[in-house]
Amino acid sequence: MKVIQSPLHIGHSGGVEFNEGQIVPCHERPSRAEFILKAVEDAGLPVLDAEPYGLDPVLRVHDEAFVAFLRDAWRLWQEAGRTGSVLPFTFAGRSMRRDRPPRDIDGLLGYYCFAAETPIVEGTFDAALGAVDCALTGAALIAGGRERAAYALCRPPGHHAAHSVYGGYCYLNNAAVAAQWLRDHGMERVAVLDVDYHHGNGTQDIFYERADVQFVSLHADPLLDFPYYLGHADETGAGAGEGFTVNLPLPWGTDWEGYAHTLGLALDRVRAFQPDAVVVSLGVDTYVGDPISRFTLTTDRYAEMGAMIEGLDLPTLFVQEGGYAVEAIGDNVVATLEGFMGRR
Ligand code: SP5
Ligand code: ZN
Repeated sequence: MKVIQSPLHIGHSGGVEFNEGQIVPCHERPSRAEFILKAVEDAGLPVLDAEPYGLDPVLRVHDEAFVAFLRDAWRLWQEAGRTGSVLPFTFAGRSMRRDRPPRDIDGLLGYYCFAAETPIVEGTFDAALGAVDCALTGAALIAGGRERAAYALCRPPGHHAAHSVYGGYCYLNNAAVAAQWLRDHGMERVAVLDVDYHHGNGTQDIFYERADVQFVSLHADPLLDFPYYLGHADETGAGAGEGFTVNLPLPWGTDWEGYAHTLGLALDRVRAFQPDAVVVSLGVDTYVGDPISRFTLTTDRYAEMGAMIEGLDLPTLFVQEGGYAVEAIGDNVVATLEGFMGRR
């Protein structure tokens, strides 16, 4: 299986996040990608650089003014005389208007951002575009039928980024851009299977009213964990998309037994949809040692997960999402891919 990476990720570094009342270095840090790269190389998987696709595929799923804001935010911050990471201090609360983006940088940040653990630094936008390029380069490999599967080493991750909102360490939704690109390049139905610990609120938002892209997610119950305000079982899609969103929330402490049972249900739903391809939002923050999560999967279980996903017998694009136990992240990703390839 080919691995696609982008050197641009490194520019998204040095940021701080607001966590438990403190400003701390980001959990989502460059060493994540470096550990993954080392592990896939040690496993003998071929690594290629992403091809540049430009903004057009991004604008198929994201709002143009939102993308322009992400592009300009660092410059606007500099022009306001600020240093350090670009972070919002205020948010557009539910009693306030959502139809009038302010002009001031602080107002814009609160308008487009939903979580204060997602800083923008000088290289963030280019890194986010590089991550999209990884996903698209992988999508092109499976769309052409040249490869059964590919792994996009996306950093920053993407599944919390919605049509016009960023947060959750995500800016542009790599998996959603790739799924839409597959739709635009000959695939009639595409499933997104999201196995990150957190609900993929951005991906759900983007495809909520669509019958051609199914979204199936296993995640920590939003009553207990981030992103808190989306991901309940009763969210099943709307309009033409009714029935094409599937949410399977799980309790804190979920172990492999409980996880595997629910993953089986998720895979049944994907099979019933009869997609032409599946995009897997692969977060390995379900790992027992993850510093911000509360499931208990061990490295060997990721191989079983990979084998179960292989059982779909579909063209498969793995897109990297979360995973913050940095020293274990490479092993957990490689275990998943090797399980898929039947090497474990
Ligand atoms: C892509 C991805 O995995 N994004 C995750 C974003 C999670 N951000 C919130 C982190 C909160 C960490 N604080 C832990 C407190 C537990 N109650
Ligand atoms: Zn996550």
